[in-house]
Amino acid sequence: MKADLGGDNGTAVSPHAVRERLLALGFDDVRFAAAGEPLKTPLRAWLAAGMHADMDWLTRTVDKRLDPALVVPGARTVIMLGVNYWSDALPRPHPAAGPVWARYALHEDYHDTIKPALLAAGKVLEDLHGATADSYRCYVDTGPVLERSWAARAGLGFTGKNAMLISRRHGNWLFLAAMVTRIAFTPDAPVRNRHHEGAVGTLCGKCTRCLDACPTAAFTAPGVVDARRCVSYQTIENKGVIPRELRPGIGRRIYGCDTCLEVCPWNRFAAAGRQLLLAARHDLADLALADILVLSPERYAEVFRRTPIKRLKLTGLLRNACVVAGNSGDRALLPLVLTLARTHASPLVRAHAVWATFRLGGGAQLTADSTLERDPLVRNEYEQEALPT
Ligand code: B12
Ligand code: SF4
Ligand code: SF4
Repeated sequence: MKADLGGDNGTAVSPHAVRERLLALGFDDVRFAAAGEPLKTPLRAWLAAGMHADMDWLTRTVDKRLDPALVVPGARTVIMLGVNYWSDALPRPHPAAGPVWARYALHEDYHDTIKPALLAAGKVLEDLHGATADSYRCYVDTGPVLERSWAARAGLGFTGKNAMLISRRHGNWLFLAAMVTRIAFTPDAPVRNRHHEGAVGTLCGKCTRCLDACPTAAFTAPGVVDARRCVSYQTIENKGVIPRELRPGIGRRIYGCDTCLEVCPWNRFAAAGRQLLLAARHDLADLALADILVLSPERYAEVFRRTPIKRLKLTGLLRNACVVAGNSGDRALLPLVLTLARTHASPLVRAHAVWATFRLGGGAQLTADSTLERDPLVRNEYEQEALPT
C-alpha cells in the first residue's frame, strides 16, 4: 500500500479510523496532538533547579522530550493514549493501620501489560496508512516524550495543580502512552476554560486541595513537583538513604504516593476503566507490615513477581518498610526492626532499621551494637540519635 502520511500537500487525515481501532485494542482514550511546534513546558528550568534529584536520564533527553521531530524525523503527530486503572474493586487502604501502596502498584507492571497493545497499535498505522516501521515510535512511560504535556495538548485532559493529567472522563487514575508518527492527523483540541487553554489548573478553579494535602511540601508552585521532596521519588526512584527530615511525612506510604491524586474532586466523575490492558494484583494490599519486615529473598521474588515493586529490590522494600514501621507507633514491630538493625547484611536496611528502632522507643537496646557498627551510613544514624559509635 502506498503510504498515506497526510500533510505533504497541506491536508491532514482524519484520525477517526485509527481512534476506533486503538480503542478496540483496549486503550480507554485516544487523542491526537500536532507535533509541529515543540512544547514550551518549563522542563529545562525544572532540571536546572535540580528538582529531578538524581534522575539524570531526564537531562540527557530533554530536547527530545519537548520536540518529537528529534525522536522521529519529520514527526507530524503525537498520538496520546490513556489507560484508566481505576476499579471499584481496588482495595481502599485501611483507615488506621498497615502499609499503603500507590494504587498503580497493585497491578502487574503496566509497562509490560500495555506494551503488546502498543505494538499492535503500530501495526494499525501500518495497516490503515501504510506507515513503515521506521516512521513511528511507541512508548509507555520510559521513552523520551513528555507525556503529560503532550496529553494536555491533545486534550486527553488538563494539567492539574497536582501536576497530573486529569481527564474529565477518567479522573487522574490514568496511565499514559505515546505514539510519535509522521502521519499528519487532524489534531484534537486542548481542554479550555473561559480564560486560557493548556495552562496548569485549567479546570481547577480556586481549589488547592492537592497542594495543601502533600505530606512533604513537595509542590514549589501549582503543577510543579520537586522530586527531591516527593514521597513517590523517595520510595521508588531513590536507591539510597531517605532523608531523615522527610521520613515522618512518609507515614504509612510504603511504595509511591497517591495523596495529591486521591484528594482531587475530579475523580468523583471518573468511571472505572475497562481493565483490558491491566492485570490486578489487589492481594498485595493484604500484606501486613510484620510479614514484609521478615521477607526472605525467595519469598520476595515470588510475591512481587511481575509487579513494579520487583524493581525496588528487597533491600529497597525493607528500607521503606522500616520507615513505615518507625512511623507506626506499633511497639509489636520493635523486635522485627531491632533484628534488621542488628543483623541485616545491607547497610541501607540497617540504617533505616536503626531509625525505626529509635522511633519505636527501643534505642537503648542498640547501645552495644552501635559501638560495633563500622558502616558510615549506619554510624550516621547512631550519631544523629547521639549514641556512641
Ligand atoms: C520523572 C517522573 C516522575 C518523578 C517526577 C514527577 C514530576 N512531577 O515530574 C516522580 C518519581 C516524583 C514521579 C511521581 C509520580 N508519577 Co511519574 N513520571 C515521571 C516521568 C518518567 C517523566 C516526568 C517528567 O518529565 N517530569 C518533569 C516535569 C517538569 O514534567 P511534567 O510533570 O511531566 O510536566 C509538567 C510541568 O511541565 C507543568 N507545566 C506545564 N506547563 C507549565 C507552565 C508553567 C508556567 C508551569 C509552572 C508548569 C507547567 O505541567 C506539566 C504536567 O504536569 C513520566 C513519564 C513521561 N515519559 O513523561 C511519569 C508520569 C508523569 N508519572 C506518572 C505517575 C502515575 C506518577 C505518580 C502518580 C506515581 C505514584 N503514585 O507514586 C507520581 C505523581 C507525582 C506528581 N504529582 O507528579 C504518570 C502520570 C499519569 C497522569 N495521568 O498524569 C506518568 C505520565 C507515567 C505514565 N506513562 O503513566 N514521576
Ligand atoms: S505524590 Fe505525594 S509527595 Fe509527591 S507531590 Fe503528590 S502528595 Fe506530594
Ligand atoms: S485537587 Fe483541586 S487543585 Fe488539585 S488538581 Fe484537583 S481540582 Fe486541581
